Amino acid sequence: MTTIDDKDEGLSRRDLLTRSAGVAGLAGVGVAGGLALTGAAIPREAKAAENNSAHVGPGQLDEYYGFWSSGQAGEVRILGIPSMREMMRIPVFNRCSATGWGQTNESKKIMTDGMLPETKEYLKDKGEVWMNGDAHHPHMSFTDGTYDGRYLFINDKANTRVARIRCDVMKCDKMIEIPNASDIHGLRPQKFPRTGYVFANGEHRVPIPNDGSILDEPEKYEAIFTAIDGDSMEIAWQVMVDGNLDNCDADYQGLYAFSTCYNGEEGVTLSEMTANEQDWAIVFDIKAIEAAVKKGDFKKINGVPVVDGHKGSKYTRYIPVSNSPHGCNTAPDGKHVVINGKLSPTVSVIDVRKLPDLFNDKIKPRDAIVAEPELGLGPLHTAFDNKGNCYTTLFLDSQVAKWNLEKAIQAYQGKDVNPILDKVDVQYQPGHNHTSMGETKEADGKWLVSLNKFSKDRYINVGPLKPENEQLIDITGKKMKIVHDGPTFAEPHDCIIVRSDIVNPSKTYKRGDPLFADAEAQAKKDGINLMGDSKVIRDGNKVRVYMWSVAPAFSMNDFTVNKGDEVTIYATNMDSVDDLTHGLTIANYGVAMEIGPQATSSVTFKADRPGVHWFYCQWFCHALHMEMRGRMFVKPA
Ligand code: RUQ
Ligand code: CUA
Repeated sequence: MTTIDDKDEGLSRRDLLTRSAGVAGLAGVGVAGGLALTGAAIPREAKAAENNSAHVGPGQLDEYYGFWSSGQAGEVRILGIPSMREMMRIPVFNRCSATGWGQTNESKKIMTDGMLPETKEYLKDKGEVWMNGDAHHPHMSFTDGTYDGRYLFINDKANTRVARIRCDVMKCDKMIEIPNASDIHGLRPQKFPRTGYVFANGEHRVPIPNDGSILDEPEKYEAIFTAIDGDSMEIAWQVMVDGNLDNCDADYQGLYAFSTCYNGEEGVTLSEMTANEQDWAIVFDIKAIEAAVKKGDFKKINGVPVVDGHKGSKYTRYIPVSNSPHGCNTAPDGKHVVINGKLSPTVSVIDVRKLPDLFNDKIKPRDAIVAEPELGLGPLHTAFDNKGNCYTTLFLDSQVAKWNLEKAIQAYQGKDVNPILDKVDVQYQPGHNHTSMGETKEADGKWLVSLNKFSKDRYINVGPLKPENEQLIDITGKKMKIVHDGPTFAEPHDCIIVRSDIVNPSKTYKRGDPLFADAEAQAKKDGINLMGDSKVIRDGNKVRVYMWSVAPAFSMNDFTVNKGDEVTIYATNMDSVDDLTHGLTIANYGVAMEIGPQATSSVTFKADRPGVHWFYCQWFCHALHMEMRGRMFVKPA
């Protein structure tokens, strides 16, 4: 059994706070005086799985990490499963008051480096980087069909971006805007041999280039499928397709990717978009597309090779399914892909082993379908266990249907079997659902989370804006059993559930981390050692303030600048025990940032308010945290 402290290489904050003076004696007070943040050591054993109880007692650790998107809130959240305790929020497409994300130089660089030139131009005079996002689909990088703990990827539907989170520090380190496409929706990493590509669907059809030369001529709009290189976060290639792309997934062989595709009508109003009885699942032949890029069978648009994948192209196949399909989920058996009907009560199952014949035109597109069970109203997304069973959310019925894949195949062949094994009511209107390790070959069939768009009467009334509701379901038995309800703020859009041994975040930053490489480079130019030098450097009306902190003090009691100076503060947290984060807030200047242990953070602002402005640490770090402060003097002109 591992305990959390076993994994630690050095001194933990628990050790520090439960030890007498000695090491902790920077101020020599407080810790013994009832101000310690943790008490005596409590057993921290990972919860044994002897029964599938959702109860995780005080001091016990969860078995799984849950990585949650937050829809229109724009961030990623980390939950523990099965406790469903929310443990962390990772700001991505939003502005965060606590960490300074969107304000620090480090975060602004990440947000702007991958921005398209026309967006930079549009934002130029606004003094801002994009601060809203619509984060839908968080997915981890894969190696050999299962999660590898390197990265999380997430899409922003609102501003056509894809971001990456480094799982060693759980911070966003790359954010790119996707050219040619509009509104990235479906996102999945390649599962095999590794990620590799991250596939991203441009949902809405727009003219290319979208510069105003084409407006109300929808027949000239395009939808774009994008393959991003997950290591470099650069666009590898794109494919132009018919219809609107919705969700996507990859196979377990590294050969194909799949997208649901609605609005085959290519309409622009609701009635136009739903006029036909049929839409498609599009299959992308990855090897053929790579070969096309190699031999030059593409158009270069905005610096990206764009391959023609419209109907009739040799790089894609369009499999007819009923109107407006939504979810797209590859089963852990590596052989089947479930296309969820949404407007149709059915899901359509593609057998990936039939795809070579489909691309060789030996079979018709519909022949790749091997099952099409009718499950109930509004099937949106499907999750899987390790016993060949599938769990599909039924949005309109407010249910999850459990069904057996093999039985569904037999029923499609005309045998008299009912593939539906169980249904459970959920509260209410589920969108995504996810099983533990369910999108990997290591699906374990223990837990299912249902992410419900409405909570209605489940909680005491908090006003007209209600939380949504996420529910934990035990799927180890024949019958599904709801074991936990949890309210959640906008929006529990999608999640993944990852075994905790796969994810091994660091406890502190490491010096030299690329996240603060720019600060280190500037310090070097200024002849400053960030770990120990404390200095104000004036460079015309640019002022660089270098300070460090060790709980409970900053290295500077005060510094002076002139009104109108452009001030950059570089603050380095020299504390090296885990959980010892400091912050820097400047009163009445709208400046605040997190400084993690062993990290450097920096922020630039104009000193346009004269007077005495206290800067203080806003991250509770010590018994003398309140005293951790200093003054910025701003001299009037
Ligand atoms: S889609 S509720 Cu944005 Cu994930 Cu299906
Ligand atoms: Cu440092 Cu509070």
